[in-house]
Amino acid sequence: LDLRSDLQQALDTHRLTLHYQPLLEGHSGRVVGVEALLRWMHPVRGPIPPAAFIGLAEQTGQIIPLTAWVLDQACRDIKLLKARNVGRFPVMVNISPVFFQRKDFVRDIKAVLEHHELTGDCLEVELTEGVLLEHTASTIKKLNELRALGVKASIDDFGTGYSSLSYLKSLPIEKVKIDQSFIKDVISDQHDAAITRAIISLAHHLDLTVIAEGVETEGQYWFLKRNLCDQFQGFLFARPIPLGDLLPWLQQRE
Ligand code: G
Ligand code: G
Ligand code: MN
Ligand code: NA
Repeated sequence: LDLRSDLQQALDTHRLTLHYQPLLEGHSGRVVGVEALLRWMHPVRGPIPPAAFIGLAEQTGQIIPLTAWVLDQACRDIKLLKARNVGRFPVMVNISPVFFQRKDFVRDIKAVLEHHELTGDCLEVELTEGVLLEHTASTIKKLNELRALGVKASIDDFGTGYSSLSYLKSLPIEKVKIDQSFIKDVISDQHDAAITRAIISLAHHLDLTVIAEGVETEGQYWFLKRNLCDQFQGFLFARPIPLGDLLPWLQQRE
């Protein structure tokens, strides 16, 4: 099976779609963003999860047109939500280190926003710790340029990378997303609870917004709320859903 040529075909023939998972603010229950998540429906193999093809796409370079497609589709979709008057939040796109490290990264972001006549606050980028550990002048420059465009950056899967935290204070980022693996047993595991509290506290001392991912139960939610986590994402509130389902979901909450 040649996943590489299948992926190319999927890109060419629109077999890729985006699902969206809402993020909610603690106290108000207000929707503060939606994360765009890639879905690939293979004609023979059925749905293929991103974890099974992102790595390959990074190796083959297909991650470049793939991410360009995601950014373009995300902008189209947020524009549609705005037109229906339910899009008062940004769409958050996962950005592979391979895409981020190109010199044209900021230019691409700027171009897609301009193409869709959107302002920078309509889009946010999720980066992994790996990107930020490349603590180079060019990383800082790109993040500053993004910020100048109004595009916020978050660190995804926070806590799973290296333990060096110094980059948190020196890089222009606005949010951290606590990795799901800490939330899973946060009620029953003393260590996960301690790590989660520590991340929230650290982030707040650095004026960063903290998001918990993978919130599945009321118990997890109340633990996080009690410990002053700012925003929540997980099956308890909403699964990743196609735009066609997101629209009525949002309208129902108005
Ligand atoms: O949606 P799901 O839980 O299957 O996602 C699994 C992983 O794939 C997550 O780590 C997520 O960040 C990643 N992923 C989903 N969509 C995209 C995308 O558009 N670009 C990149 N680079 N990663 C994505
Ligand atoms: O690495 P990243 O944070 O981008 O991955 C997001 C992935 O997490 C998505 O694929 C999404 O389907 C998954 N996800 C979102 N909410 C939950 C949840 O509450 N429980 C579990 N198990 N997975 C979730
Ligand atoms: Mn993510
Ligand atoms: Na994550």
